[in-house]
Amino acid sequence: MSDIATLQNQILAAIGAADTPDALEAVRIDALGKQGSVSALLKTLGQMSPEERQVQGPAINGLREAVTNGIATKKAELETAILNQRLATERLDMTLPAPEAPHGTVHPVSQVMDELAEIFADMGFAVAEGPEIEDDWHNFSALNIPDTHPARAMHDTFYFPRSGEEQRMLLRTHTSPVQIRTMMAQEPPIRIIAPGRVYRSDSDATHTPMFHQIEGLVIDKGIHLGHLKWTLETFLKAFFERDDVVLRLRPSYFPFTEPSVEVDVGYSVVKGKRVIGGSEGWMEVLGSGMVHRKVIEACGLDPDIWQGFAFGTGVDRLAMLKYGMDDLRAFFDGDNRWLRHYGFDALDVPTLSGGVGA
Ligand code: 2NL
Repeated sequence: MSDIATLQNQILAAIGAADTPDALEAVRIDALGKQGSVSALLKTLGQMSPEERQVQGPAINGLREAVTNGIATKKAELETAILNQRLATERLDMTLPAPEAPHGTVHPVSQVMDELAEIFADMGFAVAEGPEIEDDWHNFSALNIPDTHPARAMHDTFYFPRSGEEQRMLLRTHTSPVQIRTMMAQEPPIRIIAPGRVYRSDSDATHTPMFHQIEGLVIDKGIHLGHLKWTLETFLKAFFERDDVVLRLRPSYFPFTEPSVEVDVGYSVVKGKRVIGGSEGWMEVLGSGMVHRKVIEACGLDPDIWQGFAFGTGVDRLAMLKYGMDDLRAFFDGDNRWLRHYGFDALDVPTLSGGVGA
């Protein structure tokens, strides 16, 4: 038998005997590594005469191929055996409880907005929405707010840079422009609420530059202050979930309502804390009034035919009053510990409204 055939038998026998990937790798290095036996034979080809090389070349290359194939086949066998061994011995218990993944919740302000929409839906109000970037006319002029009114000043309102002769654009300072747009787009009777984000250039413990407002609007024939009072009383009783909510209406002034009324709600002091209900003290919760005839006219309606009332209040403030929170800024910090402290879990809402009719 030739030397090459003998070497091949030896190496194939070593491959057959290797019973771990490490042992097989050692055989591979012995044969095909830099100092390996097969590599040494390949190097001898360089010193051979062309005639000799013609005989030895194919023989040595055949050896290398046989060894390479033998190793590959054995490697696959060993890997399969290892995998089968693991499959036979390892177990995964699919019934073990998984570690709980952190999950988010619906923000308290969003929950209160949903709750408000639900309460007003029971009274026949639809939800209206509009742009947060508004023009001067919808935000101020249509609401009978004069050019000289302090709310229009740069230091109160976020204005965009003027572009050409176009109207000045701004971030809406209230959701009233949504109601203006609704009055212009649809025929009365109208019963809507307009909840959403509003912006004012103001920031301290009780003011954030963005906050949430809800306004309401009713336009119909023969609407009077009595309708306004009943609506607000029914709403506040449902929202605070108490029948002993007492309202106090005080004369006030807004450019867009006439007459204008500010609405206080009575509170009692229980264990040193203010609780809505009773009349030991008063807290202002809403601004409202009968829609000014100039506003009705600006929207293309005849104020001698159509009347209505409107109201507005801060959603963040309502949420604070209902849930006994004391710092407005915490709403916008996104601190999970605070959210958990107030028990606002998306799947475990503490006091979602049961509705007005109950
Ligand atoms: C407040 C007072 C108020 C309105 C908002 C309104 C809207 C239209 C016409 C007339 Cl389209 N009025 N909205 C009316 C009275 C008061 O908000 O203290 N807001 C924070």
